[in-house]
Amino acid sequence: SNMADLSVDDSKYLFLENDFHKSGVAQADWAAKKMVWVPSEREGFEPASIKEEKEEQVLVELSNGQKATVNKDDIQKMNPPKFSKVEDMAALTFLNEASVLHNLRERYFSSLIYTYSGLFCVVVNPYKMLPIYSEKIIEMYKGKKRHEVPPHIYSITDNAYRNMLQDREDQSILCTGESGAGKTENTKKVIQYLAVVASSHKGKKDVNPESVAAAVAKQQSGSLAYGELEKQLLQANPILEAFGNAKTIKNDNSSRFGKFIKLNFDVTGFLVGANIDTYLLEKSRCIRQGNTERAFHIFYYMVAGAKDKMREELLLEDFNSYRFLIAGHVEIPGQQDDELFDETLEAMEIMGFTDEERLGMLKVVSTVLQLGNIKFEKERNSEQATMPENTAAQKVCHLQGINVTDFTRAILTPRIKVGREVVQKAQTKQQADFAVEALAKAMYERLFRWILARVNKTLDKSKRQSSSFLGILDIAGFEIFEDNSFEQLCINYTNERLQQLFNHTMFILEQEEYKREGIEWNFIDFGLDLQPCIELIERPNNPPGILALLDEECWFPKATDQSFVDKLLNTHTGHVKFSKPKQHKDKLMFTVLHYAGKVDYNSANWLTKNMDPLNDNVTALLNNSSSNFIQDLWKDVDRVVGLDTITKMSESSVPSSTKSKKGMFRTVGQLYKESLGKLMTTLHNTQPNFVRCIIPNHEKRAGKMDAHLVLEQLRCNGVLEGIRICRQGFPNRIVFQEFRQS
Ligand code: AOV
Ligand code: MG
Repeated sequence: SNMADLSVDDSKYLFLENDFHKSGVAQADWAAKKMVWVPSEREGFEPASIKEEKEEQVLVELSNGQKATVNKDDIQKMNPPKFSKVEDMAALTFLNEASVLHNLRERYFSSLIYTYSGLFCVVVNPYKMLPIYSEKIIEMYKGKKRHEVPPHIYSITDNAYRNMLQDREDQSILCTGESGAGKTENTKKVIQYLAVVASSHKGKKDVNPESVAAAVAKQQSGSLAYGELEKQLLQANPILEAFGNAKTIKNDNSSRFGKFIKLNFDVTGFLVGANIDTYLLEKSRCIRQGNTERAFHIFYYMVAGAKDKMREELLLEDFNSYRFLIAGHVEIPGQQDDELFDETLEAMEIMGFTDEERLGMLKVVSTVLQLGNIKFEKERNSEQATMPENTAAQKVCHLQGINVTDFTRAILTPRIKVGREVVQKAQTKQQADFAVEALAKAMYERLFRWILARVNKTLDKSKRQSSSFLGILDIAGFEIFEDNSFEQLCINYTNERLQQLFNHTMFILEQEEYKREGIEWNFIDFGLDLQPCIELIERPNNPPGILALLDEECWFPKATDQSFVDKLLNTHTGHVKFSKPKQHKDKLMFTVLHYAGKVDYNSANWLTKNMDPLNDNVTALLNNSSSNFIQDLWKDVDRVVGLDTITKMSESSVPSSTKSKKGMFRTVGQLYKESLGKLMTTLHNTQPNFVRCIIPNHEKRAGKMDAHLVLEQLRCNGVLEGIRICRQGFPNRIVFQEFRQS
């Protein structure tokens, strides 16, 4: 069989060893000693043997021989040893926190990172390469039912794929978990698997399954058998990661945007096209990064890797001369930025980007860096800003194909509408700095959107008929930083919505199923109702939530970040998910109690971040650039909030004149809420498959599991409740179908 092909070495990363003899002894021991779990400071829970039971107190003996008295309520039952490292935790006799943690931990230390929990899959980040993603293993999972093979992301993917074909129902695979838990890595494995299994390399609809196997065999023998579309699909990710991922304190390759990859298949199951949607790039990272963090990877790849002629064309300098790269060349252990530059260029080539397009993109990246080097000073006798030295500005204009005199004027003395007249208004140093930073961020964001559109153009082969899709969601995970801003609120809000979808799918749908089947069911209050927190953030009125109040302030004359927080406090003090942090003297702070933890938000600059104003004098120049690429990037400048806003924004208040724009202008918060809403509607119309990613420690270390950290995630994720539901009385839908078929 296929499994026999697997070397003994590799199989131990997937299969359990059978040592019946040992477990037989353990079984007797377990019964005789009355083994239980008791709370432990270090391990979360530790095994103990019951010596004596008195009403509420129990005397136990720990494994080191010490005796202890424990509250009866704090004791959790231990499963018989035959369940050791069980593949599906829904099978456990005693389902409690201690047992789930113990099972995940034992499997983790045996390098078995995937475990089922009833309907969904749990994966613990191993922080090391395991030989479980080879093409041999892909082959092993093809067409196998879930319980025929060891737990794996490939099995989840294969089952979703088969369900899609069988039931003609769109599917989604949703990777969730906090930052660094492994969402992006697992997303990549899903795509890798489907690129092999659904390869349309022959480009024919009538390809029989035999040829897919042949394709796999060919790959194993070393020759490339992927179809062009599959090859391109596999290259989309490195490109998006180069431009949208960055090192944070949580994760060396943290996704700073969300993405939903839709793979379209024809009725026979062959891939016919793909489409990627992205959500809210954290563009502020271009100009500012936290301590030991990085800007987006591409900045480092390019500065480290561009050589000779290209280096000259891009007017590149050394790491230390860029002010926007605050800590210079922050390196990532085990990563060669210069090599990754070549790989990124190659990925773009496979994707069909022309040389001109690639150079155009990199010129924008170089410009963003160069914008940070433009320095303004205050004129001696007035508040007016000056630019004593224009080397950086000249470079910017050269790269962007615009005139440096026009550019300088647009920044220092732009033309602004005042009432019906247009006047030339000198800017302060603060305003000029602000305008340049906003420009750098906007430029990068537009570049990112352009790349996405370009990638989609290549992947969308709509000439061929698609019948259903499999969507893969990979968002930025729940995060708490030292300083949490508007971006963190949006990220954490997204995670709330996704967690709600999980609860909804697992609990409510299953419960409805039981009802339909006429099974008695006591509805459990999971204590995980996320609606209050979601409403606190997104409610439009009565009372308006955080985003609505922020919008309101943006249109309010004389509003400031402070007046926004004051309104927030006035409106929501007393809300169960809202509070004012006690320890902070800073008046701009407010706290939201998310499902995964309490986050203190700092609302400095939120009005600006929500309005996102841009100097429209400069955008008009870019719109007329001598470079076609730049023109293309700026062809729709209608969404730009003009300079009258910027002028006031940099003084931290908004003039009433922007009110008139209300009709046409949408805030960042509004747009985000809307795109998230659309995503949720799409997901609701699919059959979701959840992969709950767990981070084992916060040190990015292999072979270390922080018990309390894992327990915390299991509690927040609703993993325990999920298993409880799935194992109640009646088999779930999927299992039932298999039952019928067999
Ligand atoms: P995330 O996507 O969940 O965080 P990643 O998928 O980027 O997290 O994983 C973080 C790091 O953990 C990766 O760069 C790998 O080094 C390691 N890792 C994760 N899963 C595996 C695996 N299956 N095998 C080997 N290494 C792994 V964030 O995007 O920050 O929310 O925003
Ligand atoms: Mg990620």
